[in-house]
Amino acid sequence: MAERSTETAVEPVLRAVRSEPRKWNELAEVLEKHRGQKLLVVLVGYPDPDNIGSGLALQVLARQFGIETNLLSFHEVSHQENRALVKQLELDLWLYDDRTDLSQFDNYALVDTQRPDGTPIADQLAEKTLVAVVDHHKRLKGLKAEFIDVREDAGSTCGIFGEYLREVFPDGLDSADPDHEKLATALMHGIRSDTHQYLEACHQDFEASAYLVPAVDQTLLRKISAQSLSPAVMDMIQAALERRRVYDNFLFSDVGFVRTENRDGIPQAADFLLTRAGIDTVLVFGVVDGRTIDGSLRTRSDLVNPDAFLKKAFGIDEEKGSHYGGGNVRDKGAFQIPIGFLAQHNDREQLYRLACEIIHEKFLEAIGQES
Ligand SMILES: [Mn+2]
Repeated sequence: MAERSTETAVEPVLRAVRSEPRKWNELAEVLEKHRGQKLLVVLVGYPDPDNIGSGLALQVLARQFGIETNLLSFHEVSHQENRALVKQLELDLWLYDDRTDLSQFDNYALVDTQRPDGTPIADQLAEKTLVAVVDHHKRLKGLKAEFIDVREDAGSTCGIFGEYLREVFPDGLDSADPDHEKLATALMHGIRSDTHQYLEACHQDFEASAYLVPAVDQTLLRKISAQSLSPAVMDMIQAALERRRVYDNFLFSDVGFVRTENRDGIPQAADFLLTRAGIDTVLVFGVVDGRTIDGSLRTRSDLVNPDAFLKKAFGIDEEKGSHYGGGNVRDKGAFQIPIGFLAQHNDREQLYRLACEIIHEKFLEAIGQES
């Protein structure tokens, strides 16, 4: 009789856990190659705790190699919690405008995303070296960078950075060093926020948290995560509640016209509606600054893959050659559709109704219902 393997089911998992720190060595080699150069860290989309924390971590890690970094964002920080994060930690986010000169950078990196799509600097970046991509969304085909670490099963990108930091500072971050304390607090907030307070966390999120916790400013963390809702966001949630339409366990709603600074009320409204019993998938959208239709999908269904759902529902933006929407495979996704030429229309209400009808129709198609 052939000898039976004594390997238990958990051993391959443990092996995987143990081998992952090698990724840091790979990143360190790449950073070493760029020693003394400048690096642009591009925060695509709206700044959120996971991309801000990750950018900050990359900044600290790059500094070990004499690499100076700038964190570039394209939107004013919108969500009240994120505003508190930036303000309380005195974070230095560089906000893009037409005069932003990027010629001093030969290199750039992406965190919590894999492509600079939709940013006004996509053309300029094409001439620069993509040094690193660290992300936990679905891995894009044809992704090319000097260093790539995309873990689709990770709950947060901050958790992945926690793992790198553990390699660089094996004795822990130094709570007496204000930069370390800032970083630990930002990463902890990023992990908590991207994993629904650990409900969706995986081993590296927990391991990173355990590693970070001694250096976290708990009072500050509590302050950052306990920001009250702004009146505008509360109104958006109310609008979403009033306009909701329920199809079996799907809920569809919209929040009307929204100003850019309140845009983060859209995912917050979706999060709130998902708490309704009997619902497992929610889609909420609004028209932001009269220029784009922005929406958020939230799900706890085992059957809905947000990334596939949004790509199928809204298809491809021919101009940019990428999908209008996307997300992770588990619980969330987002889309943005430019209104373009139609935005010049004088009758805002009519324009809104039109947008609403189109999104509604696409949604019904995607869930297999006829309008
Ligand atoms: Mn994330």
